[in-house]
Amino acid sequence: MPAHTATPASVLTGTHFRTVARRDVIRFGGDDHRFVALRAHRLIRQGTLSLAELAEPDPAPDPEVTAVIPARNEAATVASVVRECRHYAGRVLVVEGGSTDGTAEIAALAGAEVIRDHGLGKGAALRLAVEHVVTPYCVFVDADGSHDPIDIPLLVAPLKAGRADHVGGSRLLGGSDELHGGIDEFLRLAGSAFITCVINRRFGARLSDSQNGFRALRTAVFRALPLRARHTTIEMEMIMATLAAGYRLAEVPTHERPRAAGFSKISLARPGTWFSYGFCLLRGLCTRRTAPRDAAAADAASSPHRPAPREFSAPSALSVER
Ligand SMILES: Nc1nc2c(ncn2[C@@H]2O[C@H](COP(=O)(O)OP(=O)(O)O)[C@@H](O)[C@H]2O)c(=O)[nH]1
Ligand SMILES: [Mg+2]
Repeated sequence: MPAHTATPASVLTGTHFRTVARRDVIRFGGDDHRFVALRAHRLIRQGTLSLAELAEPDPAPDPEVTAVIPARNEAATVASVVRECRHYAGRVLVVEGGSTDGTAEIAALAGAEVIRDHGLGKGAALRLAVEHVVTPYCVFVDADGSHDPIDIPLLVAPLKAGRADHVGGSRLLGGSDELHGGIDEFLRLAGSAFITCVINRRFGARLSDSQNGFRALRTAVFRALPLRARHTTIEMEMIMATLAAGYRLAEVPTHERPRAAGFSKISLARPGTWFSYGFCLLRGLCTRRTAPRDAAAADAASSPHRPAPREFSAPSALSVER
């Protein structure tokens, strides 16, 4: 069940309540505090939420998780993204690429470790960043404010429970405030649906979103994947490489907020964008499926019909076995 929709009383803790309330505030606007207070009041009166649960602290940052944040000219949003990630991840690493607006300095002041990429693009930046990760799990979070770090524990849970090696956040299951409305959004959505459908067909998967940058992987698995993408095609390349190598892939619903400031680095008006997506897709589809490469993947492969982590999502949206 998507975490931001109707939450049954049995799982409504203080943290869940804050997630739900915050998303409602973002979605419907209005005065944050009054809105949240009114909602809390109603839930307490209904008996859905107790005062003790409301006062429950958020979970401590997970020392086994590094949030990897690619950022190019995101000075307006990077600090808040870093601060939010620090609630959930033990390490926060910003990989900054040729920014001219002080993104790197702002990220460092907000408490992130910062490295510079080689100016080749987001995909190259992520591959470089993971070389610096020392924790067993990494989560990729965009610096533009569109990913909600409150979903980090949800993304990491199937990895930590040993049920998946790679978990993608799905905007189709969790909702997006950015992906609808204009021609550009329509083309993105249609392109994404097409690519997802082709990948599903080729690898016998049942994914709903192949383009979301919000995803978590076992660090060793990321390193084992033969990734070459330099740009934002890295997400679909990661997915196809994961499936081709026989690792376990799962989806959880995550919510996408609108980009808080600045503009997307992807331009659909450039023919090169279409070419690089088409080329990456074809290359990934032609990848020969191989045996799993490391011990954990070998363990995954030992059970060809390994059950999907169903409690996190609609069963039809999960793709696990090859
Ligand atoms: N380090 C680095 N980050 C990048 C680069 N290009 C894009 N990004 C970041 O990657 C994330 C996703 O990019 P964005 O333009 O929002 O793509 P969209 O969400 O698909 O529209 C953002 O945080 C960008 O700042 C790059 O060349 N280097
Ligand atoms: Mg974005």
